[in-house]
Amino acid sequence: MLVPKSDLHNNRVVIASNRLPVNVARTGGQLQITPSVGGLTTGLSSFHRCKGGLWIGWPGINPTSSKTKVDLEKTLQHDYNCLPVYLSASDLKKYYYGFSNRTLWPLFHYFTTYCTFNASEWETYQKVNQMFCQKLIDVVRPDDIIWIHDYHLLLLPEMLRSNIPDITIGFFLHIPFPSMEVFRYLPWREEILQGMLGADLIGFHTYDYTRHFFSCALRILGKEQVFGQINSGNRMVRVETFPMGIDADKFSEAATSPTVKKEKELLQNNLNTEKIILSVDRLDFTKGIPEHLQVFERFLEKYPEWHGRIIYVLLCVPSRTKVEEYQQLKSEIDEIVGKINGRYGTPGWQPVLYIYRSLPFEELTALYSAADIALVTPLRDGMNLVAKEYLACQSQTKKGVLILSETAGSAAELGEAFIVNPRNIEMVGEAINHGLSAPAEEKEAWISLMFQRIKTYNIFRWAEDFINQLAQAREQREQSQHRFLTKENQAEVIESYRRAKSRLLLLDFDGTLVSLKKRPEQVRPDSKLLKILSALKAEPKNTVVVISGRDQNYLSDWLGKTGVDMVAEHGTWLYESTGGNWRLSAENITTYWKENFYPVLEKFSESTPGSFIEEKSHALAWHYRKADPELGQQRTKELVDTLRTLLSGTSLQVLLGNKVVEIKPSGVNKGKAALHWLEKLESWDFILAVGDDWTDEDIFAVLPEEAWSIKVGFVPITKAHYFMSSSDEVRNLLKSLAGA
Ligand code: GDG
Repeated sequence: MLVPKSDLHNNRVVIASNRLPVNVARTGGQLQITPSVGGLTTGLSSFHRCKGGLWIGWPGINPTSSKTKVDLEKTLQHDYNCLPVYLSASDLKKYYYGFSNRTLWPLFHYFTTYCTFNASEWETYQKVNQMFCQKLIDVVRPDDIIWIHDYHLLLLPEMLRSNIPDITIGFFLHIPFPSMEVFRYLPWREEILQGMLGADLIGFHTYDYTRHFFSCALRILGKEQVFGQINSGNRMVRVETFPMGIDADKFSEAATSPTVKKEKELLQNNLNTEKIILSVDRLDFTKGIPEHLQVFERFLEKYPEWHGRIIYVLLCVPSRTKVEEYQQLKSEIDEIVGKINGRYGTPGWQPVLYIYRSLPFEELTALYSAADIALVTPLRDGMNLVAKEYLACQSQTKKGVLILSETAGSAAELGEAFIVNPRNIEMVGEAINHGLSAPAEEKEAWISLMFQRIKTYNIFRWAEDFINQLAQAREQREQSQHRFLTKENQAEVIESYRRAKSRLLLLDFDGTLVSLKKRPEQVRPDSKLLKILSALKAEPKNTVVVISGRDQNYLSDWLGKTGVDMVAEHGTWLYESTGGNWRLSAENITTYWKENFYPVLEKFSESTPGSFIEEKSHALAWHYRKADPELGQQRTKELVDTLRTLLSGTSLQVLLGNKVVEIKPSGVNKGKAALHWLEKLESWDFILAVGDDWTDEDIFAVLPEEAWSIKVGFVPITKAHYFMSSSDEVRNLLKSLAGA
């Protein structure tokens, strides 16, 4: 699809993430400000630097003196466009080390046994999200674009939305979104999903994560996606895939800069080896660092010809050092490194060079450009930018080989790499061996192809794409917001009703006058509704018609006493209070076909637990509201396909309603039934039609332009002029009309 250039490009972008792109630490009594390390900040910093705007987040320190706090805030704002959210030690412990990193991080990376579910940490997580929300409320302007990042702030979109309903909010998740089977472990899963749905646009790195999110929204919240959008009550939330890129030129140019070339020479002289394998990871259990080492150990065992000729540089950046699992992991890595070096090392050769600290950018890029093989084999990774940075640094020499885990998001884009299962030690070892002996021209071709891709879809394109989509989402929200029936509109409806001498009210039943239930037979009109309908009917200027998919018996039993006119089975049967009898809307409506189609529906019922058939006098309906939602959707597609083939050339049609598939005579619909009343008078002074279902669109389609048409619940496409949020709102309106 051609994406129109967003009109949001001049708006201020306010980024909210757990960490600021800079880290503040006290050294020797002085506050030192240095760049933060990590995928999110390295990636986004380039965008932030060129775009300006504002970034709010934790600065890494919580000064005790309020003067220092204020001074630091000024410096951060003035020099870095950053605004700190100061967190106490206890908040940090529960929100960051606790809920974020002992619950969400392991869960979203499928390490379920590492998860703790602690109610007090959850409370603090909510509190800190609220603190971020307050900080935003204090500084945002109405036209700002708020771009919230990552798993630490999953509740923030909805918190902000409920405080500033019209603000533009984007949310991007940097880590995987797990499958439903894993996500459902979370005791607060509804709250997390609702929190995210506060955004106008939700972005993930890969289509798999997007797909998992849709599945969770459907199964946990019952919210279906339609064309990549989820209906969140009164607006649509877009959910899209945006594989995050890097500042490819920055890395590519750095690799050939004189400083980095010098660093590289120094490194090569010091290492004095034929080949270099490199891994760069934050020290984290998801990165599979012990597994990298096992691979290298097995490689040395299996290919002794490489002894003395190859060095594995293992660069680990300290991370979450206060979490016990991370401390244990550090000890484990220390131990394995010692074991390999002890087993294979010689006085002139140390097989593993283990660096446990963060290196300056020049040294990192020198390593990237010197390495013959990049071993990027995390056990699970949202994207993994290291793989892309390595390729960018190799873009001039094109001598390297990338070995990449199939469980890293970047594998979806970097198909020319050696894609491996990170737990298959043999496979990864063989990939190293192949990589070392790969012909130069093949390596050149692989790197060129992959580099071209990451150069094109770089961090700026990624951010631009996101902002463009966000602009479209905002525009769509604004357009739809204007169509919600306001108090002023309601006053207009009442006024035009009051003035009118002939009024026609066409009202759907389920979902419009009463709210939907899992089983249709559980729905009963309550006495308040009956009173409203009776009062409307009692007014001589009114004609009130309830147009429903229900059968005549139900409607007669429950609504008969009100005296309203009725339409049953989506227009098959008509009842006019003046006549007092139900009659078929057309003479040639047949029923003989039912016995042929019943067995088809029966088959689908049998293979879809929870679904059932409803037999109406002139229609057959297959309901799947109680079935597994995904299975229900799948079976619906199959059933509709089957029926469309079987019904071609017959006088029958398939109708898709709200969690129901119905077979009924063609030429019968709610619109045709509505026409029966619409055509009774040359011109009605007042027409009101209200419905919530696809089948009600037929009514909206036949109304004259000046009619009041109202869709209950928000949908992106409808012929109705207005929306209302719920059947309660509809009742209130009808009550006001009855009293007018
Ligand atoms: C999260 C997701 C997703 C590493 N060592 C040094 C250093 N780094 C920089 C790298 C790279 C970044 O850290 C690591 O990024 P990754 O993407 O590999 O991983 P995470 O930190 O886990 O990031 C991840 C990412 O967010 C973005 O969405 O890809 O899946 O987990 O940029 O260059 N930088 C410096 N010295 C080092 O020693 N200067």
